[in-house]
Amino acid sequence: MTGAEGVRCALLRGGTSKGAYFLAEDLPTDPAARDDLLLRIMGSPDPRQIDGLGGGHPLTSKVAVVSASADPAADVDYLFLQVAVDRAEVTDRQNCGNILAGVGPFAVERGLVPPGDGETSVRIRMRNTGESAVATFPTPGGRVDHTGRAAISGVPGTAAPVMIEFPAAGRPLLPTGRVRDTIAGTDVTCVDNGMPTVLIPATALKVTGYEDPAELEEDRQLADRLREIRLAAGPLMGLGDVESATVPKLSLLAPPRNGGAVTTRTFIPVRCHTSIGVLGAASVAAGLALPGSVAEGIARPPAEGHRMRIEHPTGLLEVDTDVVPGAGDAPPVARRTAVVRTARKIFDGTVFPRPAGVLPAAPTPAPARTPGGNDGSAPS
Ligand code: NQM
Repeated sequence: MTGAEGVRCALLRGGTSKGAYFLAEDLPTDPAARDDLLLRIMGSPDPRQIDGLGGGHPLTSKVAVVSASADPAADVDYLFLQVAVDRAEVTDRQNCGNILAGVGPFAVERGLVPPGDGETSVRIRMRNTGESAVATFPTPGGRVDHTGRAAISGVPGTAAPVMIEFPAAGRPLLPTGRVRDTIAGTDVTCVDNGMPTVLIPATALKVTGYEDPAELEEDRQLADRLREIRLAAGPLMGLGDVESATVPKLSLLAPPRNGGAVTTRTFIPVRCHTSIGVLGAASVAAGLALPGSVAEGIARPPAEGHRMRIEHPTGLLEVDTDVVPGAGDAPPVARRTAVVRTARKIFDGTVFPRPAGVLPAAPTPAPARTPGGNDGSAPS
């Protein structure tokens, strides 16, 4: 598939991210050929992705590959691919809960799942982690409704709500086996409630945790400290060498200021998120629920119930996560996690990739504020 004839594709906003959604059957089956095609579709490598669909930021350089599932417990399979912005790299090493919000509506519109009358629930197997999720969204009269009255922080206006539920994951909530570790001289909590995340008190890295993402991205000392912590945390969290990986994420914690449980600034892992990822927020919320975590003395989790409102640079993300301590020596478990997102179809049609073998001759210069990599992964 050269792409000269174009590829069937839909562009959806999923939560606070935006991605290109494909049926697996519309892409090459060979991963190397698929990734080469996706780089040409998204316009990478180029800091502005000017010749493709990408928006020049990791949050708008995302891909969902969807197919009918062979697993009887799922309706569809969802493979998430992060397309680097200014490097010719595509990775499946992380999942994405924001892009997940568009998978159910896309699956119904492509005929993979029959719509219910009123609302539809789609059981999704997330191929990146092997975990599952159920997405429920309105389908009045048997059609996906992309309009609606649900608002989420970080997205102007309203759209149809997508309720996403995650059952207990098979992976350990505490990947290092401890609720607290000292990594590169800093006390942290490594937690994975869907996204491997390192929780760090903001003041331990000499920032307040209330700065703008742009201001934090300009801080070279902070970038060096975060990199040091991330590279050491990777092997401890069972992720191996994370030099060029997009995980673990790093969430700086500060006391809440707007009625939530905690304030966050999350690095994904080089750029600072303008809000927070869904599974990233689920991992922060689980960390807040764990006695002895570094969030103690910083966060104010609710006295009752499981709903945590995670503050981020553009508002709040509410996560309902039911964390229970393990009996005896058993580790703690998040029995169930739920979030509400919105998704909206932006276009559905044919995308025409840059021809094969033609790389941008002279990439446009990186935006001035970018410290190192502009691609959500490690700086080059
Ligand atoms: O954590 C960005 C996003 C994400 C991931 C990232 C996400 C999640 O906001 O579930 O959604 O952390 O790279 O799209």
